[in-house]
Amino acid sequence: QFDPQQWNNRNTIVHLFEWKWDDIANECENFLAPKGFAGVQVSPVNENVIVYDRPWWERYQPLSYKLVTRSGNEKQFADMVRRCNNVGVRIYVDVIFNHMAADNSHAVGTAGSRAVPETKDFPAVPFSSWDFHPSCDIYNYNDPNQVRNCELVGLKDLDQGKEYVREKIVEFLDHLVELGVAGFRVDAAKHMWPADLDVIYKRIKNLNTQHGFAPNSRPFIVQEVIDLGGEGISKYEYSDLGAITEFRFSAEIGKAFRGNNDLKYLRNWGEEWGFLESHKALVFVDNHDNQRSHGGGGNDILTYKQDKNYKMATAFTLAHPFSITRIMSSFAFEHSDQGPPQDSQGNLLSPVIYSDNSCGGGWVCEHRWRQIYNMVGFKNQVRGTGVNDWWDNGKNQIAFCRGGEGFIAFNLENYDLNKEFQTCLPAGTYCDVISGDKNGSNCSGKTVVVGNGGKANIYIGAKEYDGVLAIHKGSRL
Ligand code: LM2
Ligand code: CA
Repeated sequence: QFDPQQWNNRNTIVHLFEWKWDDIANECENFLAPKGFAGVQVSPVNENVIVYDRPWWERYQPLSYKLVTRSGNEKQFADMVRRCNNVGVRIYVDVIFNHMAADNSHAVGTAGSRAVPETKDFPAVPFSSWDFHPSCDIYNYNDPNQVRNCELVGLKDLDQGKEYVREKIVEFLDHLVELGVAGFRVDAAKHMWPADLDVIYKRIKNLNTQHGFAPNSRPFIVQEVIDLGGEGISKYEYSDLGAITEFRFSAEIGKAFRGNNDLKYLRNWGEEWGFLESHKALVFVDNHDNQRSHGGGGNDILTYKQDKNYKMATAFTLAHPFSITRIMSSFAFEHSDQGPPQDSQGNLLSPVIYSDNSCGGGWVCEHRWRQIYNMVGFKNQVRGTGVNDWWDNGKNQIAFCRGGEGFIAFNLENYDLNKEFQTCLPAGTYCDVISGDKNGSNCSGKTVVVGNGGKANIYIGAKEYDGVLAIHKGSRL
């Protein structure tokens, strides 16, 4: 359950947070497949409670396993999965089965179901109080029993030790597998017992061969376990069951590219930093929680709001061979509870897509920023190679090669980088994919001339719009 089941020349997952299914289907065909994205993490697909003012987080309060949300209904979801798989883009679903909705005496859901969370009555599943742990609060994260058996912010806590509860969860996951998904992001995994998760994961069906998966393929599982150290529960309790969201990566990359830890230290980036092994870690610069100060990482986290530093951190993440990578694609927000772009009826709005690839209508679409999608292409190009010819200036300028396939340099100093480098590339003229796009034999950005022996002069001004330069075999003019 560690294999993300991606097409073998593709690598990166994008989280299209709060997007509608129809829009994701179009995005797979029009943008993600052509740019070489490997998959999409989608927002929760099952029915959630409708919360007044429609914050984004209502989707983390399930009312049933009916596939109807503001993103669309089951038919739209199934159509999206089919269309995305057809063009080689996998779908990973954010699944919530630690809990149901929180206290409320007359909850109404996005599929029209009714429930009384107060008395733990969810007739649309159905679940009743018998299926839940007794109510108690989580206040001591050093007490594993409390973290797993009490209620996370008051959300009614399912008992995954019960056979009936396991059956309902597996039924839900199997349904998604039948529809062609490639795997799951398991919400709040830390709040469930590893032994229960083990049983549940093993029972899930093999992936659907009619969607292009090889016979006997297992669903990819990435478990949301926030472990920045110093708590009673460790990520290592879960890392034999499936991949883990490596929050430490998010915190450390943010610290480095905010200028709070010299870039030269990134030389041994990877497990030596306390991260999980490469194939067990899913990494990201920010996620939907920590970009708005929910979840782990605090002030170290970089988001689209610090755009220059954010693009540099993302470029490093995608240039480095470590781990399974995920890009965040956000909607713009001022307040941490603010919901996605929606009309006065609460219907989600589609992103507006401009001819320069960028988005509007309240959507940020980091994945459509040239500096980011071109690095997805870079990562695909250099797959299978390691890091070599590392260089740093002893502080905040670094550069390295990826075998003979790609070269990248970063300048986070307040003075220019201007130096001859070994790029490890064959002689020729290359398009810098950060400052421009390659179009046939034209480059809309900087060009780099690599001489015999791989040497080239690289210039990144301190005041330039971006602090990175990247060239690879596929960007040769
Ligand atoms: C997660 N990972 O373990 C999600 O990534 C995270 O986004 C979810 O919290 C959380 N677990 C539960 O699935 C979000 C949000 C919370 C929000 C919950 C439930 O970060 O703020 O809590 O979803 O919607 C909200 C209120 C909170 C209230 C609670 C229950 O913010 O104040 O607590 O609802 O009514 C009384
Ligand atoms: Ca629990």
